Amino acid sequence: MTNITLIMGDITEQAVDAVVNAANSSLLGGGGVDGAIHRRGGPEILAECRALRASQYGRGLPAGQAVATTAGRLPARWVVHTVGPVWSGTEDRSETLASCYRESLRVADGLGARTVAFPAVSTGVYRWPLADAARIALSTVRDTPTDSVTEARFVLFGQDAHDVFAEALRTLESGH
Ligand code: AR6
Repeated sequence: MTNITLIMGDITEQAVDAVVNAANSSLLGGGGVDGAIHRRGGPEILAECRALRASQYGRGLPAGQAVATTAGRLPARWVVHTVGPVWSGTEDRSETLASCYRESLRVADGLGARTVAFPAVSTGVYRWPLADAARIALSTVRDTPTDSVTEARFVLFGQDAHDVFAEALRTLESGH
């Protein structure tokens, strides 16, 4: 079973087995979490991403899927890249967002990771409303069985995001 923890901070500073990246389908970098991970992790991560694009992900990594690379110079062993859905007001893409968490846990489990740090996928550049994203993220992680993963640490960027996740976790745990 996975213990869910919430902290406020920078995901690139987490000493965990696996850090989840809120990537885009190109796997070749961007802003937000993705930019920070490549900046601090160094060029080894991008080199492995390029190799993935040259092999099994020639068309890029589809939204909702996950794939691992080295963590380079980050204080972690692996980066698990996942691609969140862009928020849509007309189409319900919740299942794709839930899939990001399920697939990231599956990949982390396959590596034997025990601790995994997650950002709030899709809540930045991809504009997903934070409270709804928190509900989906927390309920999906809670309901996904794992083998090796014992801690899923949500790393929230700022007090507001932390408060929203804390409230969503309370609601989830109270069963409402
Ligand atoms: N540590 C933890 N959380 C962070 C950090 C950090 N260092 N930096 C930002 N956040 P985003 P997305 C928060 O935009 O919405 C990139 O260009 C941020 O406040 O990183 O899935 C990719 O290449 C927000 O709450 O990811 C894609 O093109 C959350 O992390 C696109 O953005 C996610 O914001 C993906 O957009």
